[in-house]
Amino acid sequence: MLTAHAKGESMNLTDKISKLKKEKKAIILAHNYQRPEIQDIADYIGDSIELSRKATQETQAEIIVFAAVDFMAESAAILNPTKKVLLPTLGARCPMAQMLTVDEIKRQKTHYPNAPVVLYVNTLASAKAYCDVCCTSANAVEVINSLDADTILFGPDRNLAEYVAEETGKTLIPIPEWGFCPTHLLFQPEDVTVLKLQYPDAVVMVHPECSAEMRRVADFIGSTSKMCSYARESKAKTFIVGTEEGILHRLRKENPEKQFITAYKEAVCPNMKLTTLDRLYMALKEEKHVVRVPEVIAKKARAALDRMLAINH
Ligand code: CIZ
Ligand code: SF4
Repeated sequence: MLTAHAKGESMNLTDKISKLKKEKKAIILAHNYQRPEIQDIADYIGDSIELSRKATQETQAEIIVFAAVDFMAESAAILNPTKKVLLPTLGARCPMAQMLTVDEIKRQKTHYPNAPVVLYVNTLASAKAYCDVCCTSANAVEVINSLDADTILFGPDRNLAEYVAEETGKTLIPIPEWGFCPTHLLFQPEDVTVLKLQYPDAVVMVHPECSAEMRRVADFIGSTSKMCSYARESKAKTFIVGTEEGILHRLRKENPEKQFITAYKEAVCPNMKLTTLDRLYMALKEEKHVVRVPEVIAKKARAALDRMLAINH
């Protein structure tokens, strides 16, 4: 519960951020997993691909504040080389993106010289520079189906690789063999079974970064953007949600008449939550931390991102 004082202060900060934003011609993009107060102040909320597209469409903006984690802000910087992209908290790094090194990609390429390399956007720019095309959880199936190959090197998320292999019938070799999202691994099917006793009519939505056991108890498997459209269009009234809890704020705001329950209360991505209003204010005020990707890497990574954007409209 906020005290009146703290509430007053945070309102103040919100006003200050809005004022600075206008002065500096800045826009704030916030990922679906951000804190509610960050989502509320953002110009756009979305998943990584929606936000990357927004970043390229917003031609008037001079500064893009990317309230998310490192690889998402990096992608925005790669796609918008003339704009200043800010990551409000330097420590907001996705552990999954750190799991795939360039050496591992090169090593696997020697074993599968004819297999294209498809990388989830949750990778560092240096890794993207070594892939043929990127994908997100929202378009992974389309990207894999667009390729004229049956064996594909895919990383870093092993669960997403397994899910996409099931959906496409193709062979996906996970690189590394063990890549995972620590937050999505927290979900367990037993919790869903217990919740279903309490909410027997609830629809279970699960993110493909979750385990195969979670996929088996799902009525719907999809990215956060897909979950938002599914919940909007569904006639169901109650939803059990198997992804990072930040999405619940958006789901509830967009569907006030429906009920959303997290499949596990502690499923929080600590890196996404590093961005607070104070830090966002300081980032905008001092124009930090500027995300820079060396052009030799950016050029190759941009080609892989552009290929993805051309497949998924
Ligand atoms: O692509 C994204 O934004 C991520 C990491 C999750 C999701 O499903 O939106
Ligand atoms: Fe990375 Fe998982 Fe956090 Fe997404 S939820 S940023 S994949 S650690």
